[in-house]
Amino acid sequence: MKLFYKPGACSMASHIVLNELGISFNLDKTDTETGKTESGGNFRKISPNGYVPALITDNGDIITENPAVLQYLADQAPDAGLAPPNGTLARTRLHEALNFVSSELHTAFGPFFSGTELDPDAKKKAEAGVRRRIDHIERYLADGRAYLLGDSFTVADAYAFVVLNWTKFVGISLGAWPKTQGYVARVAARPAAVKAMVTEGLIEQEQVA
Ligand SMILES: N[C@@H](CCC(=O)N[C@@H](CS)C(=O)NCC(=O)O)C(=O)O
Repeated sequence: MKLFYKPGACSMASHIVLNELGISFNLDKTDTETGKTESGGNFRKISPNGYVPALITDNGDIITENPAVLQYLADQAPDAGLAPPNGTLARTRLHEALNFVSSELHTAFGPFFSGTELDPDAKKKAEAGVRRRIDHIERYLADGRAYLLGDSFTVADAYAFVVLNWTKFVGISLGAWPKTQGYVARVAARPAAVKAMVTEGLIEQEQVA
């Protein structure tokens, strides 16, 4: 399998999941602006929308869109438990969480990464949008559960973690959401997340305690 990624972007969720599963994969760093990949490929031929993640499976199929890529990966090793079995209410809860992260939390960060400097009003509005979605993550965790769906880590946690980690880059402190802050630290400490962050250059190996 090959994952097309951009350091620290949402594609890091799939990178974390590949590490969690311990299956063999290659990475191809992608410049979404030029459409070139590190290995010299034309990314727009692989994924005409031009954004990461994109996954080429061992059969040569191309999968895009975070919720689809993440669930495809989880389903390659069902015993790892990164997605509940299809047809169960628990799987519907996973869809619910993945769709929330994708269409609400992730999308709320869009204005910060639009490439245009936000004026104070636009920044305030964008921050309020992010804060409202983090409130919902805090509600998920209100009963003391370790992860979004309960006490087991799932692909939704990989995705939520990557997106919540962007608060650092946009100047929003997670201090106002203690459960979310603890959750982000918990996922960040997982060896699979540490390995992905080191590989993508987000943290130095020496920073790993
Ligand atoms: N709907 C897409 C969104 C993916 C997305 O927003 N990717 C960003 C990185 S987090 C990207 O590649 N942006 C560059 C671009 O849009 O050109 C998905 O869920 O996979």
